[in-house]
Amino acid sequence: MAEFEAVLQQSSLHPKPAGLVLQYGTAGFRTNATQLDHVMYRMGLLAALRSRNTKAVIGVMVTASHNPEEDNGVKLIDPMGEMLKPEWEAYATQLANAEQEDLLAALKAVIEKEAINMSQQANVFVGKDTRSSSSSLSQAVLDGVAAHGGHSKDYGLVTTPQLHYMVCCQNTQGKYGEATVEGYYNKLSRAFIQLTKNASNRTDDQKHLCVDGANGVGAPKLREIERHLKAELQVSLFNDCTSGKLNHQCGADFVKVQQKPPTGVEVAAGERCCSFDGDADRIVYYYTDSEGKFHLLDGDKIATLISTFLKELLTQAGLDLQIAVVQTAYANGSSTRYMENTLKVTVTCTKTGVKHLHHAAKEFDVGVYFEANGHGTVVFSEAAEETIQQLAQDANANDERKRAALLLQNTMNVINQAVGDAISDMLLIEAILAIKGLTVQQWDAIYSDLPNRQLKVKVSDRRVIDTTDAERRVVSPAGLQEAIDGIVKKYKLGRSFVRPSGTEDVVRVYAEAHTQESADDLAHEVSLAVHRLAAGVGDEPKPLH
Ligand code: NG1
Ligand code: ZN
Repeated sequence: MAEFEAVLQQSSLHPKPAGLVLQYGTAGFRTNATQLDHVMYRMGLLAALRSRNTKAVIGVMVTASHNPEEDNGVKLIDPMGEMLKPEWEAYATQLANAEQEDLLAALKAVIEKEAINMSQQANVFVGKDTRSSSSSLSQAVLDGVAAHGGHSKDYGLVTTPQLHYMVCCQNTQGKYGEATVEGYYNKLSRAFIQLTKNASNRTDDQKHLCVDGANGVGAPKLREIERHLKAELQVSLFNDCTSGKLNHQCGADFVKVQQKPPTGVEVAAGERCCSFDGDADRIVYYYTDSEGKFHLLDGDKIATLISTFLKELLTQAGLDLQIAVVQTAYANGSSTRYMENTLKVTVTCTKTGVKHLHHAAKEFDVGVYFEANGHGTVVFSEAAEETIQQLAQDANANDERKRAALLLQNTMNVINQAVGDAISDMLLIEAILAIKGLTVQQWDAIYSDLPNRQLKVKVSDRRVIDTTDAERRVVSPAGLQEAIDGIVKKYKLGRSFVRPSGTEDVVRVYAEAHTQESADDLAHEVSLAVHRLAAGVGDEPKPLH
């Protein structure tokens, strides 16, 4: 039992603060960076076990995404580049919370339950974002892997989706691509350049895009891929990680939630801009019009653009493949109506968290999924991929069908199917706008968002809120749903729901209605109901107006 000796010995270098309890939430563990050293070490141990259990490479990404610089977090990546399986999330929570003296027992319980063969090799890929705490925390992960006799490969600074990509490439023996950062740049940029060849007479203006890097890891990575894009995309990069603070007044989450442009981005009216989040797995677009009005093109608008494009190509290719869009309750009501009634694609709704969306999207030949906050991608079934590849190579197919199949093929190659990816999504969106000859204003005009508002309410224990119907209705505490129903009724086109956050200690409130003022009032009234019926902490929420 030599490996357990090493585990114990090393664990005293990564001690757990007694009594600290953390949960593997919507996207792994996430809290103040000073509380995470032992969690990282233990996730290194767990990743080694998961690798033995799956006989595949597992990924561990150190990041707290869109959260403040002071925070950090960790998420595990399963063999096909997807999120960790739910049963293993429970093991992660058990390991992270075991007191120092109970660690071995907790570890052995997992080994026994999963009948893990400890002589099996363990291989773990590790990556980190640009937070100042990320270096020592990713070292703690590496220590954990080593203490358990596993091998690790440290990719250093990478975006979250890049690490997902590496894991997927490695475990598919290169079928998905080469498991290097260069391999990732080559695959995506080649596909992008092929796609833009289908766009005629693009002006320099059309090739130009302003990007807010959120002062995170996406910024240096965008600079790296830019060199491969042969000037087909000319980027002005702001918040590029050289001076400003990570996610502070910038980044995709700030822009989406505040519904205003990030600081540090100086652009002319009408210019096409986008923002990444801190680990570059989310993207939103926007512009400010000549009257100074801000226009946000969020995950819903992105899903609309992508599904319109794919549906047209499938029709042109004469392929009978089912395309669907997966959303969450946060999707703007206008987007759902447009997709169902005008675009006529299947739309389904899942709980928040990309693992749920990803899973639902895989039920279709072509599944487009996006959270309103800009996290999403497209997945193609194996059968759909094969059908498209075959047609692209079919010497007897007519020109129109063949052109469409080749476009679909390059579209698949520019997409990171493993997970939502700001760089990949950006390249896909830019290619679609180029091919369809659309300006950002024309894209925005496809449908009009209903005004909406998101608020947070502090309660003493957010777990008292239990939801159903993909989080659209509350089942407890008693009376809350009735209260919300009563309030919503008063607002034209009103819709509102509440759910406990999986990443922050708050209850989130979402509201939409026919004017911004009524969306704000609706959100406020519902916040008050939450505060009153779910043991709110501190003063009652104040009206927004
Ligand atoms: P929570 O805190 O559970 O609402 C947030 C986002 C999710 C997802 C995760 C992970 C909203 C409303 N929620 O989850 O969509 O992106 O963070 O980053 O944006
Ligand atoms: Zn993120």
